[in-house]
Amino acid sequence: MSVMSRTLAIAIFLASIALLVDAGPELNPFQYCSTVLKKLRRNERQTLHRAVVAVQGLYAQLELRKLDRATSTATTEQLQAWLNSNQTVVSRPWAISKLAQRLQAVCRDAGIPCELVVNADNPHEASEWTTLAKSTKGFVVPLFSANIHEARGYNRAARAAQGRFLIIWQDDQLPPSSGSWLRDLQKLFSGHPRLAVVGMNTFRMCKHAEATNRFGAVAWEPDPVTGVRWSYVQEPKLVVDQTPTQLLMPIGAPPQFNHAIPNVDFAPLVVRASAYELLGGLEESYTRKGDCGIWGDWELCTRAWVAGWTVGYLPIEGREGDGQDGGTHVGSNAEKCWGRQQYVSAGSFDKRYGSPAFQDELCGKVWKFNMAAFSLSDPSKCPYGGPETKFGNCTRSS
Ligand SMILES: *[C@@H]1O[C@H](CO)[C@@H](O)[C@H](O)[C@H]1NC(C)=O
Ligand SMILES: CC(=O)N[C@H]1CO[C@H](CO)[C@@H](O)[C@@H]1O
Repeated sequence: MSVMSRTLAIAIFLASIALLVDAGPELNPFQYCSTVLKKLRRNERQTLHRAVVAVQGLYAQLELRKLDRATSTATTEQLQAWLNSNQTVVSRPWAISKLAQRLQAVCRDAGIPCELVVNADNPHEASEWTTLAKSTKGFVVPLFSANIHEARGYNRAARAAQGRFLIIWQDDQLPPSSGSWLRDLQKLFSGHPRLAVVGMNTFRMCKHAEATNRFGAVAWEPDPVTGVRWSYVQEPKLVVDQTPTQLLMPIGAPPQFNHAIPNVDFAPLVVRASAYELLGGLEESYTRKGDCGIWGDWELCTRAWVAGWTVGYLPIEGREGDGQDGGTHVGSNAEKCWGRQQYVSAGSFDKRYGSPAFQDELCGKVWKFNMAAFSLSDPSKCPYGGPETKFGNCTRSS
């Protein structure tokens, strides 16, 4: 493995979650989120409903105020203040310094220089982050914003990060203590120069031929080029959209990428900085400021394949949660992200990439890469042509 000079920049991405739903008073805000709703208890559903209606009402009054037709006697300032007080900012200050320590330790174990770039999206936490920047002697690099959330937050953190690779990490997950996964990543990226994105959470071999996201060990034998067990996939899925804070960790900065821009979404999702820059980063037009970045990972990966890059999946073992619920799972945030925002992003994605002919072609391309790169020791483990992926086979054409 070639050891390059590296500045491993970790950009932590902190996105605070606001409790807002903009479905509009006349629409049923719960139309698209039956799965989420089924998991809520009756009293939680009522609380959620009240919160959504309260926020919608405030928005409506603010809009009517612009037309001079508000029915509320409250002033605009009062309405705005109420709205702000209804924005539940979920943060995890308890986790911040533990997380920074663990990430610093894992980089040390891997022998790779890192920085942790944090888009601190919650103004209330600013002083904690500055304290941490000081106590970690610059390992933590905070950027300050106010609820711009995922797509813009990642892009922003990436522009500030130095490094050849960026890793988006979640603020509620602690890395395994061994740095071997970082070294594996480094081998993959140096052994496969067209590899742009590596997901480490879940994945799809062929999106439209799969009922759900896959995860777990890869069936292929280790890749002969790097000795690492991984796979080409159509799209890895980050769980970026589930927690308020995301980390972005770029690995290795040669001088030409002094302001590495890369990152990808969802955690952990690793992106080659140069590819991120060439691709233009995450799509910001699917979401407004403050909305989660759901589907942004798939969109970026599709764009990467179309532009001639490749996308892979490398399982990571030994991640731990911090034992706290993520912000996006809480109350209205769940509906806001998985309901409204997912509806908008999935629809936009479909318009751009949804044609079955295009999807088939892309699946075939990913399949060809896998056939050319990997072999199976146990043919019964073929990840293609089964109930999980109803596409392809493991037959190499001779
Ligand atoms: C295997 O799958 C590929 C990709 O779908 C297809 O082109 C090929 O015809 C299949 N081969 C066999 C023997 O079914
Ligand atoms: C659901 C919720 O938190 N509603 C609150 C929104 O803000 C107003 C004004 O502060 C409160 O009265 C509501 O309880």
